[in-house]
Amino acid sequence: MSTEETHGHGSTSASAEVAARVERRWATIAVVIIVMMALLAAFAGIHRATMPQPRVETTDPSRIHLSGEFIESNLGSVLEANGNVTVRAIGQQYSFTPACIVVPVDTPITLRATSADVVHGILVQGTNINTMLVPGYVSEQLMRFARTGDYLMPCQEFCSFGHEGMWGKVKVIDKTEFANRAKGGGRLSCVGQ
Ligand SMILES: [Cu+2]
Repeated sequence: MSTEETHGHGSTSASAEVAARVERRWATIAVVIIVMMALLAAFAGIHRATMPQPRVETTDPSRIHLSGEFIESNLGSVLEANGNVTVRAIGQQYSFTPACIVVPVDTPITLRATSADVVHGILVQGTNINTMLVPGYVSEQLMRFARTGDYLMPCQEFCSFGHEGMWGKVKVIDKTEFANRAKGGGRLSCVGQ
């Protein structure tokens, strides 16, 4: 009887030891994961300059085509008085307007975009430009291209059955060429070029 008790007691403490060891191991793994996530966030924020939106701007998705900043005639690229460029675009099932965004090389560019229906995303291939387009909100992103050329711009948020066909393009052109095209005023795009 007494030996059985001792035996039972001994096995309980042995399994408690195993449990404690396993728990310590998983606690260590959890801490390592948390530290890695903090380091990744620091890397993205400092090295890749990925920042959260500094402020929230709202729109009414049911009225963006009727008035305000995102009416069709105001979409596209515009050369500002200070030499910077502002690009306004919208995403809707299943295209971007404009479908081809033209910008000058080596120039500070502000992209302002929103969605007319569901959540879409803008991602510019080979850059850290990546933002969600949420209906009701304006997404603003600063960008600057070091090289001319064509960059693919797929929708990066699944937005229903036509999602895989939702592609746009960013065409980065020479500064003088852009300035010449901007002389006439209005909004520039490279749709159909
Ligand atoms: Cu989409």
